[in-house]
Amino acid sequence: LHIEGDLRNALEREEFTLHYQPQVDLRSGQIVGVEALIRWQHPELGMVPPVRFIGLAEENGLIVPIGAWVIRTACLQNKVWQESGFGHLRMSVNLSARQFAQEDLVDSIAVSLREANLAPEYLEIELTESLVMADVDRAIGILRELKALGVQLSIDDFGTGYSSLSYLKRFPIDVLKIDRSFVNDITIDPDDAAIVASVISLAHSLRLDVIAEGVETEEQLTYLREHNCDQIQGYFFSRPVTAEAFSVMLKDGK
Ligand code: G
Ligand code: G
Ligand code: MN
Ligand code: NA
Repeated sequence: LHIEGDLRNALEREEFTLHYQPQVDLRSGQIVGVEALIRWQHPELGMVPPVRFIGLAEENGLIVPIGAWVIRTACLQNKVWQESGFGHLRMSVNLSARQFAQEDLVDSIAVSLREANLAPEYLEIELTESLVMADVDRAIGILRELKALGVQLSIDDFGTGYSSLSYLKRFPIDVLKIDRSFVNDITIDPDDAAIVASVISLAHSLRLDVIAEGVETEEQLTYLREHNCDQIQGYFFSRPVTAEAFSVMLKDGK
């Protein structure tokens, strides 16, 4: 198998697709956001999950054009949903370190927004702690440029990386996403329950919204609601699904 060679041709062969996972507001019960997650439909291997190619694409730099395709496609899709009258969702995309290092990142995002005619507030960029902590001063500069553009910023997988609270305060972010490894055991492990409750109040003290990831059960949802978590994302509500299936969810007002 020549995964790497195939990966080089996958973009022009249009083998990538995005799946979409809803983010649900715990007060209204409405879908208010959506995370775009890439999938690779390989001609022989079938659906290749991102864990099998994102790391490789980061190493060989292909993540830069692939990531640009993700942002462009996600913006266009979000505009389609807005024009279909399905409401105004915040569309999140994952950014890799390699993309963050590109000189033209902000410009390229601006171009995608303009081409889709999408208002910037409906695009959210997900960054990990390690990505922003690698070079804090540079990161703050870029985050400020992105905020000036008008997009939303979130910290993904929060709690799994290393970031000090003083830096968290300096980053102009809007949303914290609590990593699913903490959410997983909140109903059985008192330590995880305490961590999640603390992160929620920490985030609120810093005027950030909080999304709990990987919510799979009603019990987890109940705990999160009782602790004032803002939004949830996870299999309990829906797996990541195709654009068509997501449209049906929106149409049914699920
Ligand atoms: O969709 P899920 O199955 O399996 O994603 C696995 C991992 O791949 C997650 O860490 C997710 O953030 C990452 N991932 C999914 N889509 C993208 C993408 O478009 N860009 C980047 N950089 N990572 C992605
Ligand atoms: O790293 P990031 O948070 O971007 O990755 C999101 C990943 O989490 C994707 O692989 C997505 O498929 C997965 N995911 C989303 N909801 C759940 C869930 O409820 N349980 C589990 N185990 N994985 C989930
Ligand atoms: Mn993510
Ligand atoms: Na995550």
